[in-house]
Amino acid sequence: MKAYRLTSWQHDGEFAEVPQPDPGPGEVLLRIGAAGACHSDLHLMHDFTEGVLPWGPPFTLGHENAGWVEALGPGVRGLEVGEPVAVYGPWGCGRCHRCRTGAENYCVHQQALPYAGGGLGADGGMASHMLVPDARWLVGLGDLDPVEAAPLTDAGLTPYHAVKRSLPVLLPGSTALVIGVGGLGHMAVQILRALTAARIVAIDERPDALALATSLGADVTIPADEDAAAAVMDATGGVGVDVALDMVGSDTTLALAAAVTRSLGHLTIVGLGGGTLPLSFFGVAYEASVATTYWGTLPELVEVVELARAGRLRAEVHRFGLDEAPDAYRRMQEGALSGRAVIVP
Ligand code: FEH
Ligand code: ZN
Ligand code: ZN
Repeated sequence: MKAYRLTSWQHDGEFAEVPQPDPGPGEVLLRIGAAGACHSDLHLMHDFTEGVLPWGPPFTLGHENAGWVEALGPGVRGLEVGEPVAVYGPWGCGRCHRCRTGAENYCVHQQALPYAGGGLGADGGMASHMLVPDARWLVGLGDLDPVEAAPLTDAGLTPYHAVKRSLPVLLPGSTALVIGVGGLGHMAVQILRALTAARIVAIDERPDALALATSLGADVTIPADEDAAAAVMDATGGVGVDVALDMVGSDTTLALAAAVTRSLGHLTIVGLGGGTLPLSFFGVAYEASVATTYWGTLPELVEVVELARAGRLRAEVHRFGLDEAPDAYRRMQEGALSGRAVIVP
């Protein structure tokens, strides 16, 4: 089968013919409906070098996957051939206390594993078929279409986890700020609207992204320019925001988040933009918490799928054929896409 693969670090993806896998004991073969194209893939192609991560190329790209069960390996129970499923992305050891709670994104043995997941060291979904080494990583989609649902597994799950961890400060009367309304940001707005009573402020450089944020439930939209911090303070009556979700993670966006997060607030770095935030006593408001997050837990993916099935979460999907994968990444890099690009093999 034809696959879009990372063949070496600091190298664009390449097409190659690879054997269609057969599922062994405990494994499941999927027919891929769609594989989302993620900004992190651009970092895999352009920024990471040998030794930065405990795994490496060659592997098939695509870590945001959904499809239909094609074949079950010996011993697999609870799944039917033809069933639509989403693939939980961060594959942990399955045996440590964190994996046992479903938090495989924070597996204790992460550094010792030969991959972080399909499309991250193991073969991912940018091909007609994908082998999933353990059926536990598959979540039933019910009546959802895998092509539309693939972004739920990363663009949905990642902001869902980031919002959920901040629910204690997202009380009625609070304000949540989403910096960057791209693949993850447009999902963050919907998740905030679904899970909280917070006022939602969205910031982006692109008018069409701000319009999308408004249509998805943002209460205030602010252009990402030199007046953005003042506009956020103005929009919050001078007090700042309770939660700032930086979906970009650049020097500029981190500085903006630090300037507007109020005392006792949460500044959460979700984007891999490579920016840094000098942290000092007076660098952020008193007792403001700064954290990164990485993806989400397996139970949270079940919750995200239920949110989508309830019609409360839907990715703005832009479909590309497998042969168009390089175009999808190019347009994403140019910031020419609002919503999420998915590769439909
Ligand atoms: C992928 C690889 C490394 C860090 C973060 C990611 C995210 O895109 C996963 O959601
Ligand atoms: Zn990703
Ligand atoms: Zn583990």
